[in-house]
Amino acid sequence: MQKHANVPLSDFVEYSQQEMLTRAEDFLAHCKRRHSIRSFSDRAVPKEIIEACIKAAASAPSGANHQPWYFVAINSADKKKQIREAAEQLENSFYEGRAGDEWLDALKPLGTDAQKPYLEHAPWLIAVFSQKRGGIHSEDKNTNYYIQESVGIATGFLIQALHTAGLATLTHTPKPMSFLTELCGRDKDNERPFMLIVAGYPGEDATVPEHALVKKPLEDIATFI
Ligand code: IYR
Repeated sequence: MQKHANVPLSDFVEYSQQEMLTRAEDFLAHCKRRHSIRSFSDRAVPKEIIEACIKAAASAPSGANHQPWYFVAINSADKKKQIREAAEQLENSFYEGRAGDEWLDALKPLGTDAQKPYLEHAPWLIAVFSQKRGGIHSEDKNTNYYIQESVGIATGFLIQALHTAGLATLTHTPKPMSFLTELCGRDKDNERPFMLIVAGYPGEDATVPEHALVKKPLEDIATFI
């Protein structure tokens, strides 16, 4: 069997256990300051910041390191308008009944509705796509593995990168999201829209629903055995 090359792990940083705990707790406090918001300012955010955040997202682990993701960062006022119009049209039918009563009841505490002005106000919308086929080289057309898991992790990294950079975000999933494929000019046979991330400065009137602040206690979400 062919032996594949390895390089020494050279960038692992070891901290004292006290320092590790402090770092973990600091990170927890940082995570707790991330809130999904639905009112964005139209203040501009430089493209370089978004580029660095996408690079951070793309450092995520993925099945066979195939990196089965593609990011379309949308800043064009015209594109954002088209996305808002398409999303609102879908959301109208969603809120008018397509969602079903149980789903609509679950959303009530968030106070969401079919109006999505932030899709135009926010400086950046980042459409995340997953790829069925690919490989470690962009031109590869091999089978991808653990696609949802990989793109989910990368999207988590993206949200955290944006938050760490100092931007507010919203994870938005208009249903169905297929309109994004065409509006973003992506290949419908190989790619599926995974999520739309809204990023920018919060609007002056941005709020956080109390419902979103309720987090399960550790004893309800983890056991140590
Ligand atoms: N996509 C809709 C509905 C929605 C669904 C879930 I699940 C949420 O957590 C929030 C909203 C909307 O954006 O309004």
